[in-house]
Amino acid sequence: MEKKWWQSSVVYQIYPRSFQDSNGDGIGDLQGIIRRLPYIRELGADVIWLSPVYQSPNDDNGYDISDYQAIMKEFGTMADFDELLASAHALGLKIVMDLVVNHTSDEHRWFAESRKSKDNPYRDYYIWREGKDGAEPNNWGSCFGGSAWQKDDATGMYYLHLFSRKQPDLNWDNPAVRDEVFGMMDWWLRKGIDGFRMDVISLISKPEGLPDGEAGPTGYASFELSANGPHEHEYLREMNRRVLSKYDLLTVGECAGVTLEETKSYANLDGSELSMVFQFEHMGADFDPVLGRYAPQHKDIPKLKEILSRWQRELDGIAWNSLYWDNHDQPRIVSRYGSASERYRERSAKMLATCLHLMQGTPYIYQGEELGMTNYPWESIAEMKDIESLGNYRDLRDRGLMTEAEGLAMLRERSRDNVRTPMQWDAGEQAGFTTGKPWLPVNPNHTVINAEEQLSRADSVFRYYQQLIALRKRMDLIVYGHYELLLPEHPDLFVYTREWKGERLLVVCNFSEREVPFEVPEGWQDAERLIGNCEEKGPEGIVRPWEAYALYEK
Ligand code: TEU
Ligand code: CA
Repeated sequence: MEKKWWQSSVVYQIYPRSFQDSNGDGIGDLQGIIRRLPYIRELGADVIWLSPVYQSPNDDNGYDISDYQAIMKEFGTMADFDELLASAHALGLKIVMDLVVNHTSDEHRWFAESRKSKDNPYRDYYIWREGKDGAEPNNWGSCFGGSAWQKDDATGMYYLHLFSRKQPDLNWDNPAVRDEVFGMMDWWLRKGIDGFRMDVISLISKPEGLPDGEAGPTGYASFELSANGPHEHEYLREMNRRVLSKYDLLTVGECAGVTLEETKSYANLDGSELSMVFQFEHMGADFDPVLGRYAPQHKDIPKLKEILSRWQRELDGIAWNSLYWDNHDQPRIVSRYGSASERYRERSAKMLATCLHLMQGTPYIYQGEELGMTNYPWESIAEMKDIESLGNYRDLRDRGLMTEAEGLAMLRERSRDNVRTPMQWDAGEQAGFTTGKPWLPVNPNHTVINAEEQLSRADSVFRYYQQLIALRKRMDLIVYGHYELLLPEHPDLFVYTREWKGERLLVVCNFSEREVPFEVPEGWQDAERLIGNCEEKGPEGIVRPWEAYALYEK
């Protein structure tokens, strides 16, 4: 297999709004990021994925773009961006931008034109349909709750929005749209960026005829009906041929609804489409069977192991995995699959990192994950801001499927706000994030969980992530080794091996607060301990609560 630079990379995701404010307005910005680049270099990541920084009215915090070739005024100027890119490259850090082209903002000039009249030249840049029997054209629901259709007064027709009504879907079947998008991508690539994370790129080719789907508990069909549509791979191969193939890029498709089979096309090692995808199957391992994500967690470790192991095994040698627990859409992994308690928070954070970072694929670290940051202790729904979480809660409440008290309990676990509270730099005022009033409150536990304190301690979560990254950088066994799951039925232990050219690894992770009986398998007794999250070797025959370690043998 021909090696690619991004296969041994580690990516650090920055959500600019919450990373570092430099001008006291309580909103993170580009100059703030420039100031923190040495911190990312120290961690050992070599790529930064920047969530959107383009001009936007911020209905969905930048995922609603009104000008792809201008910088959001809250974040700074194009000169600030050019300085960020140059500063990152000077430190050996690559920059991957967030490409949001399934939809634009309704304030984009294309949509302002498109909605003017049925014969406007931009009309078919978007997806317009007449209503049916006085209602929406079909029963599709928005990812953010409610219908995926919005009636527009000027022409009395409906436009499609799989996300907010201020995020109209682009019509990718229109060659003019593809020309516009590919031209804009090339403009950014000629500035020297190093790749793209492609927002909901699996949704760009809608099913022929936009048929009704199976209605879910709130009466709408899922937005994921559009995933892997009839022209999906045709459009991605065109994008690859006309743009991506001219550069040496990391491209990762965020693919809601993608299957393992489809991923063999999206992320094929032959380079015909993208480098890799974000799949969501493992993120759904703790969903409610009926209500899905926006319901109390159904933790099932054997199910999580089966999913991750199947992706490891079936893509090996064919396509490339991304590896993630957290991003700006998922609650903090320590609160979800670890322990947020004082006693075990750090150990469980290191266990989760060990489990993920010793697998095959490119690991992604979301800002604050390297510190073991946790969900926020929300006291009321009124404190929350996330358009997706609140929209889904309202749908459930209005249909009598959830009381307000149940809603608060659920949102405390599941809301995307949990992972968007400001980065915790130090124990001081507003955690060193801003000198003003932060747009979202700083977690009070920043006095205990913060970067400054962890940089000063050798056994911190930060230093553990640093060790894992350094191991990946020096061991082909970790990057390319073949994966095999052991003890598939064990309810608490996640145990797997990696093997590559005569070297092998045994990874043991306890996903529980219990002491678990476990004998190191035959043949591993003389292996050396490569890394572990407990200071000293434990008693024979058991794995301690939240313990993780890896044994290595040549
Ligand atoms: O996310 C798309 C998406 O499907 C997510 O909303 C995710 O599936 C969901 O949060 C899980 O419940 C992308 C961006 O990452 C997200 O921030 C945007 O809100 C969304 O697209 C629209 O651009
Ligand atoms: Ca600012």
